[in-house]
Amino acid sequence: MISISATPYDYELPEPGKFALVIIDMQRDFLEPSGFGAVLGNDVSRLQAIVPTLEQLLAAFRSLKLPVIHTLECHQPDLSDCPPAKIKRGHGSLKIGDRGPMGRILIKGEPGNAIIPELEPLPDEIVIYKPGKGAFYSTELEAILQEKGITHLLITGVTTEVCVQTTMREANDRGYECLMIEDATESYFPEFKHVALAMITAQGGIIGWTTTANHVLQALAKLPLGRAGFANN
Ligand code: C5J
Repeated sequence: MISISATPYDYELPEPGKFALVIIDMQRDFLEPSGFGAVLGNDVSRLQAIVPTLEQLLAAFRSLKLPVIHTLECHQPDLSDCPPAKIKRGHGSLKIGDRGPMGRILIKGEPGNAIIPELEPLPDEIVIYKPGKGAFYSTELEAILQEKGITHLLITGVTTEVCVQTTMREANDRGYECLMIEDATESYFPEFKHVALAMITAQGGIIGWTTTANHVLQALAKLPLGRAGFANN
């Protein structure tokens, strides 16, 4: 068993094939200067700053043929999977389903809803289209993890205190051992990220662990190459 130096204590990595890299909602509308996030007044450069770290992690997982799971927050074009309360929320000038700078906001298949080109999923990687903040709500994620025997999730993406933390909490309640990679997740609000990480690791790791991408990459480098080689599908 390989240990990753983590907070509040070392995280034990199981054998290859039993852990996956989860990349939450790295979609153009949240990250690009002309996207929905920017229209709402958020500083998207904060989120863009984690892209090189995510590229490194993704490259490492791909080179070892380890499972990678991407998620996208999105809804059907007729909004049948979007609760009216979610559409109404915020009193913003743009609502879910409205036409934004890169197509209809949070609608599956629209240009702004795509994952940024730097992290574009490969055909054999798992992509979860999620209508909620958490990746387990109303998706096939749990069935996929069970079918593949994945028990440990290394969680990244945006935004830390919303979709990333919600997913980690959902996973924790279902018995998955979760490690959040702190420099591969980001929020528009630095103080929210800071507190979200503290909440996860409080009380002896009540939701799970946190670590850095370097610690993960160092651990992956120790994997015997012959033991890796688990495809996503
Ligand atoms: C939000 C997300 N913040 N991916 N989505 O609405 O965190």
